[in-house]
Amino acid sequence: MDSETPRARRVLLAKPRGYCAGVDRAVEAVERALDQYGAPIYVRKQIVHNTHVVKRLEARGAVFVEETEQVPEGAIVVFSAHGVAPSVHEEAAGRHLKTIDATCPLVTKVHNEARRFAAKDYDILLIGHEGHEEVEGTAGEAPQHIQLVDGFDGVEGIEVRDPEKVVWLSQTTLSVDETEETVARLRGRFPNLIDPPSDDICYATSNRQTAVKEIAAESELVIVVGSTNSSNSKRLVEVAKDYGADASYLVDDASFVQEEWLDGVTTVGVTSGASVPEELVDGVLARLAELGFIDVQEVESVKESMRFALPHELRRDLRTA
Ligand code: 2E7
Ligand code: F3S
Repeated sequence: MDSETPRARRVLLAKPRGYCAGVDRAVEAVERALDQYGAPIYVRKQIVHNTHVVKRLEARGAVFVEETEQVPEGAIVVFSAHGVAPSVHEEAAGRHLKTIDATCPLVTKVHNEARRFAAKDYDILLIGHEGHEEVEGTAGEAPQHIQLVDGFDGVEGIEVRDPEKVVWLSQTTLSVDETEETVARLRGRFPNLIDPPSDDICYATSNRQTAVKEIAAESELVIVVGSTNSSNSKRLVEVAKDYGADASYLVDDASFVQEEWLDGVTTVGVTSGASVPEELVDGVLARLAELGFIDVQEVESVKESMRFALPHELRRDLRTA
């Protein structure tokens, strides 16, 4: 191609993107509960952090509440994929609620690690974002033993009882690179810091970051589909910018895409967070096609095949129905 010929406009579509196994399971749990028991089905917090998923389930009869005290005595409540503290299970039992726990099994694994290290009287440094539901649930497993480390800045202020008995754990949806850096700084302060028995940042988070790195290097703009409260989606925007995109934006759906973002752009990267239905990505691709980005090339970085069984409470009731 000579230097006069304009380069064709194209879209690089990251793979994997969108729903992870934990989201698939949690959304299906609410749908199956609606089929099995009928509306209303109460859901504590957003089942996953996506406005469209929540609206769609509301239209089918799900009622989203912030706390179990808003659920009528004896009703059915689903706990969100992000997990809950043991105190929430206790409150639900106190109100005689029938609970369906849609906590992602990979979050349950972190809860189990927290309980195990707390039982051995370790100080646990939980790397995560303050106020995020997942962190609140995990910290609630052992509040006396867990301190939150929210990014690099949190490291200096940490004090532990015995520097020989310290372990770090993390939220599942963090930036892989930033977490490595936070751990390195923690280790600078506590050289005998123990690593988690297995990665707490989950396969879906790390695969989506690997995939966006690959397309960001070749894209001037990366559009990430996801809601503003979705931690893993927000991390994809940061990673895209760190790995070569001049700009990256988070959009809930196609209506948020602004034409001026595409001025002078020949390659647009597109990806989506773990809580995002594929139709929303399809909508963004249709909008980009209207703007002249017709050529879509999917770039697969990692193969995914993870599946989780439905929550056991549902499987039991579906069997006996
Ligand atoms: C549960 C967990 O719902 P999300 O957007 O949640 P984040 O944690 O990224 O805000 O994504 C799916 C999901 C991720 N992690 C659900 Cl623990
Ligand atoms: Fe679970 Fe990771 Fe998805 S923790 S809900 S598999 S983003």
